[in-house]
Amino acid sequence: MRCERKTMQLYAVTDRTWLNGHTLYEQVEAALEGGATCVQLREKNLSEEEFRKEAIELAGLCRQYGVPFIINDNLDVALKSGADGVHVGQDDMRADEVRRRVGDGMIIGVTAHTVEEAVEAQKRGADYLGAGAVFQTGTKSNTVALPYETLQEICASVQIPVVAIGGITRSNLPSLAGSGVSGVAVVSAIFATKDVRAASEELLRLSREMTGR
Ligand code: TZP
Ligand code: MG
Repeated sequence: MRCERKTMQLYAVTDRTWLNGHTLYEQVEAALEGGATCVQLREKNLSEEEFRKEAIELAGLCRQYGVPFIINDNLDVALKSGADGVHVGQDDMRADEVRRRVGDGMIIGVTAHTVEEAVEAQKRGADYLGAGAVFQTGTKSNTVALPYETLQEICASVQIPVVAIGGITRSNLPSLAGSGVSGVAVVSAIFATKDVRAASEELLRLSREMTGR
């Protein structure tokens, strides 16, 4: 599956902190029904075995919706689960090493906090960039706030799509307009809500308005 600009419109990143009695599968399905255009399995507290099982199930689900399914960090699980791609941070494997292992068919996403990191990741074969944290977030510790101007510079410095992440809510999403991002990646504003489907619908609408697409 290819990564296009519209793939980044509403990128739902999982977190089982807020399952509210539902399974992750049900939560992701609700996000897909609401219009999520990409899904990432990002689970920091699962065993390798559980992570792989979850990945296989969600890969099948996302395929039914025709939505790319990305695995955070774990190349082995990405390759064995039938996922469409893998996302790596600056402390993980470099994009060109990932490319060597996964081949041309897989989407590779890289986190970038600076123009240098962005340009480097593109050069090494990244298909999209995640840039953030654009707002304060409690979901990930030790995030550094990325000023709007830096986000703009990052977007202007590369040809591949850039998705903003970190603390994005329906109230602050519109303020990303004009930055050049192709969309938003969201954890809590989707998965920490009671109605995951409605939250996704609303965020998709706002993200389209923000990018003018
Ligand atoms: N990377 C930078 S911020 C973040 C990640 C994974 C967490 C975003 O979560 P939320 O709940 O959308 O702020
Ligand atoms: Mg990582």
